[in-house]
Amino acid sequence: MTIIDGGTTTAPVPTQSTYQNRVADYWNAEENPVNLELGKIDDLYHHHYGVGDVDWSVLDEDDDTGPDDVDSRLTRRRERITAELHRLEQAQADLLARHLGPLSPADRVFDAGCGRGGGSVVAHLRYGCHADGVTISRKQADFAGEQARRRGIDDKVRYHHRDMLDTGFPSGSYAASWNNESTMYVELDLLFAEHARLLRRGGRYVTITGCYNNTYGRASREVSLINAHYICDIHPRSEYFRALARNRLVPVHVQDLTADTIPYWELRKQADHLVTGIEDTFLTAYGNGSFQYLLIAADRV
Ligand code: SAH
Ligand code: GPP
Ligand code: MG
Repeated sequence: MTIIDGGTTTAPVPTQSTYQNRVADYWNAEENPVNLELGKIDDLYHHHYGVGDVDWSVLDEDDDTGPDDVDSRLTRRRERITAELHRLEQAQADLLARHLGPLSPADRVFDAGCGRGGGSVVAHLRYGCHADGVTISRKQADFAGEQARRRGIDDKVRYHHRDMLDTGFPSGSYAASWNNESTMYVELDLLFAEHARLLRRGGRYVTITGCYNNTYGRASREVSLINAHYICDIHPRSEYFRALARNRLVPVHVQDLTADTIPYWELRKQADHLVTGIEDTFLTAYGNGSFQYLLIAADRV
């Protein structure tokens, strides 16, 4: 039975593990300013990092755009940093969305591990397509559903409180699907089997993810700290290609985004009003070569 509850659909999640319950607890409780303050700017809420060059002028202490007292200047500086981080996160969402296409308004897309829903809105605004976002957090699904209602796009963009490994959606019904920073919560074979089932032949799968670098060896101390921070389990780069190949997903584009994301972390480190404490760990992990930020696009054959 599917329960329709204020626009959020809930399939039974009978097999949810204790681990998945803990992950859901994390996302149900999560209210970091680095996510909420950025999202408020234009109601696009992202739970991923950013790419591209930073406009470092946002850090300038002196500007003559308003009152000259110290507090006002500090507030304006913080607002500029917040907006710049959001611009870089938006650029990451746009990069992923570009790789989903071309798509038509009749097409459906599947957003696996959709967070507060920003990625599905981005895809819908770009292509006019239908989108189904799935998150293990009921609170996120409700939040995202409310955002879609406010935008008046809830007829085409829907959010579901479900397990992305077992969505219950019909086979072959999606033209494109993705994981934006959500692969590290699941076993890749199970995940890609579900994407391969949902995608039609010739459909496109895209992921942007952090992975550990086989060239370094095993997971570094920093990778382990990131796992502990988010309650996740970062996979090695090699495992992506093995698991894609085993599940009828053939890579068409692979891009190392590591150099493109480091400036985001350098700016975030300077954002005293937004830092969560994980910034130096990411910078060290990227710097010592143990961790990579990767985009993979693959075709369902
Ligand atoms: N893709 C989103 C959110 C990334 S955060 C964005 O780019 O903004 C990771 C997300 O994965 C969270 O929403 C979390 O609830 C979701 N997630 C983790 N395990 C999941 C599972 N088994 N099924 C569905 N969603 C899951
Ligand atoms: C979500 O971002 C973070 C993850 C999904 C887990 C780890 C990702 C890797 C690439 C390893 P967020 O926007 O909620 O995090 P933060 O609160 O730190 O901004
Ligand atoms: Mg964030």
